[in-house]
Formats: sequence, structure tokens, C-alpha cells
Amino acid sequence: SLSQMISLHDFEEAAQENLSKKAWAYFSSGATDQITLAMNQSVYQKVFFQPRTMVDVSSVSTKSTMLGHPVDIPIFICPTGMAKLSHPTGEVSFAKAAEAYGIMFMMSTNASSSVSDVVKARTSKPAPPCFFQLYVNRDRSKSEALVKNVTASGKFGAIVVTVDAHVAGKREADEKVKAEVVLESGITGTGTAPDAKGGGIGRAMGGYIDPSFSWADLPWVRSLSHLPLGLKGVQTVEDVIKAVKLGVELIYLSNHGGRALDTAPPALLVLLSLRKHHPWVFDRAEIYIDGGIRRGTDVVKALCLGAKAVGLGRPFLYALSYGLEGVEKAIEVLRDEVETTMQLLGVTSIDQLGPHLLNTKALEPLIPDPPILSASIRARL
Ligand code: FMN
Repeated sequence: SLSQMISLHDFEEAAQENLSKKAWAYFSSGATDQITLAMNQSVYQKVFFQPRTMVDVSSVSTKSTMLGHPVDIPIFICPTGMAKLSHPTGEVSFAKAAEAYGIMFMMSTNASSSVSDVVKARTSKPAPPCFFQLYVNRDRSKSEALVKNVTASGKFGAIVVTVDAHVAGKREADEKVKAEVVLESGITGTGTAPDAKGGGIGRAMGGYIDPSFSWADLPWVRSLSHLPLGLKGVQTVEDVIKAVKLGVELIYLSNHGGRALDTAPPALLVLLSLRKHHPWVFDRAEIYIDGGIRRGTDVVKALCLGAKAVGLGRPFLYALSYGLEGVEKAIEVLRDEVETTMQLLGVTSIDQLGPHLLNTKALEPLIPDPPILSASIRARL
């Protein structure tokens, strides 16, 4: 029962038992040998804290902001497709739980609930707005209509384009499951049983995504909405710098939870490289991160390195198998872990977190080198 769920791992174990085989395969799988999937979690275990003691930590605040919107904790629910595979209330429960706990929910283009259902789930209570994750459609007019609808609802605070999944990753567990997908947005697809191309929910849903989307299309996507623009799935310092130069407000380091390119780097390593070689970017855009975050300690480590907010994907899908209350419980678990971590570190507010509280030496050999920037880019930094 819910009272026995005291860590996000407990939710994962329960979900493996309770979910359908199809849902478990779709949610849990990573690409090919799942190296990135595993590393996403394990790199956090190689970072050690340097806690300060004898600080008055009797009261601690986890409050922060995301693109200027106050949040109670700088964590968020990542955009994921098909939440209804976990529970019939789907993304509506994500929207409600996020509002109740003052955290941000980023809704996916592949959500199984409609934009209007998510909008209806929100009260007028001051709460961080949802952000909207966009997959660019081969039929650009469809993306245009979608972004305009999302913007007009007034409940979203940013458009975040995913750029690391323009073709479907090869997720073999998912591909072994015959999939039939009908999304509220009208997107339909059928993944056939394993053949050379594979089946699976991932491929069935991804066919409409435009693999030609490039840097040159950024002004077009920007023109669709007055909302701040984000890029999700940025994986190198070089691309972070390009995005910053083009005025992107939110840069979201991610490898799609190890579901796209296997052996892509854990985002934590990209964050470390940014901090080491180009720390000025943290003043020019908000840097978000996800992948393998399962503990309050993981959240705090990413925040210490300059991430403005930290996302979790699978843990919330697993918690959702208990409905709205499950998602709320997962947020509570995480909030308690973040608070305890901060108190034991000797800090009482998010702005006191910094790299001085970490020892990242064990990861030093894995930190990507600085990019070799062209003279024209260097001149404009
Ligand atoms: N990312 C997107 O940008 N759009 C999606 O529609 C999307 N669907 C996902 C579906 C599932 C089942 C999972 C597990 C991830 C999906 N992602 C999607 C990636 C997540 O937004 C996020 O980057 C990833 O789950 C973070 O890693 P974590 O699961 O280890 O926390």
C-alpha cells in the first residue's frame, strides 16, 4: 500500500509488479545495451558531499524559481508519453499533484491526456505554470496549431522543444511488445511485432517527428509563441553555447533517460563540463537536467553544480500507478529527502548550494573537454 512507499525505489518495485507487461516495457526500457540508462544513475554515486557542520538548520526552505515563476521545490515532472498506461487519470494527475505541491509539470506532445483536460485540472490558485514539451511534426502546420492552442490556454509558461529524439531509439524490450497507439492529439500508429525495424510503443508514436528540424528552424519555432523557448536533450557544451547565442532561455541537459542514443553521456558530465569550462552560460540561460535522479541527494548535487531545476521521468510514471495520491506521495518523499540532505549539508536555502559542497574528483577523467570554438563564435561570447 501507499504507506509502505518510502523511497522512489519502492514505487519502481511496486510498478514492476502491478503494471501490464506492455506498460513496464515502454516505461522502463532504454536503448540497446542500456549503458547510458545505467550510467545516468550511477554517476551520481561517484559525487561526494563536503558537508558543513554546526550551522543552525532548524528551518530550511526549498523554494526557488523557474523562468521567474516561484516553485516550492526546483524539481519537475518530466514530459513522458502515455501516462494513462500507468493509471487512467494519466497526465491530469501529474498536473494536479504538481499544482498542489508547487512544482512544475512539463506536458509531453505524446501525452495521453489532452491539453484541455490538463488545463481543466488546474485551479486558479497561484502555482507554477505547466511547461509544454514539443516534438516538431513533419507537418509543420500541426505543430503551429498545437503551440498556438497551448499558448492561448494561458496555463503554460514555456515551450520546450525536444531535440534528442528525432528518430526513435532502439528500445528492444519495448519493441518486443506489439503496440497500438491512439493519442488524444489525433496521432495514431501501430508498432508491429518484432521485425528488422522493430515494433513497440516508442516507434509507433514517433513516426510523425520531423528529423529535418535543425538550428535554422529555431526562428520559426520561436515565432509560434511569445512564451520563453527551451531546448530539451542538449548533450554537449558546444550545443549549449550555440543555443545561448541564439537566445534560448532554457537549456535542458538530457539524454532522454537513456532511451535515444546509447552511450551518450550522462547529463551530469555535461553539467560538470559547463561549470568547469564555460560557467558564464549559467548567467545567460536556465540550465535544467534530468536522467537517473532517484534521491534527494541526486537533486541537491545537480543544484550545487548550477542546474536551476531537476527533472524526474520514470519515478513519477511508476508512482502514478497509485493514481493522484501516488504522485503526491512521491513528491513528498522527494521533498523530505531534499530537505534532510540540505540540513545535513549545513545549508538552509537553495541559493546557498554551490560546488564548494561537492567533491567531484572521481568524475574528473570523464568530464568532456571544452569544445574547440570557431573564431566567430568566440568573438561573440
Ligand atoms: N521526453 C520527451 O521530451 N518527450 C516525451 O514524450 C518523452 N516520453 C517519455 C516516455 C517515457 C516512458 C520515458 C521513461 C521517458 C520519456 N521522455 C520523453 C524522456 C523524459 O522526459 C526524461 O528525459 C527521462 O525520463 C529522464 O530520465 P529518468 O526517467 O531516468 O528520470
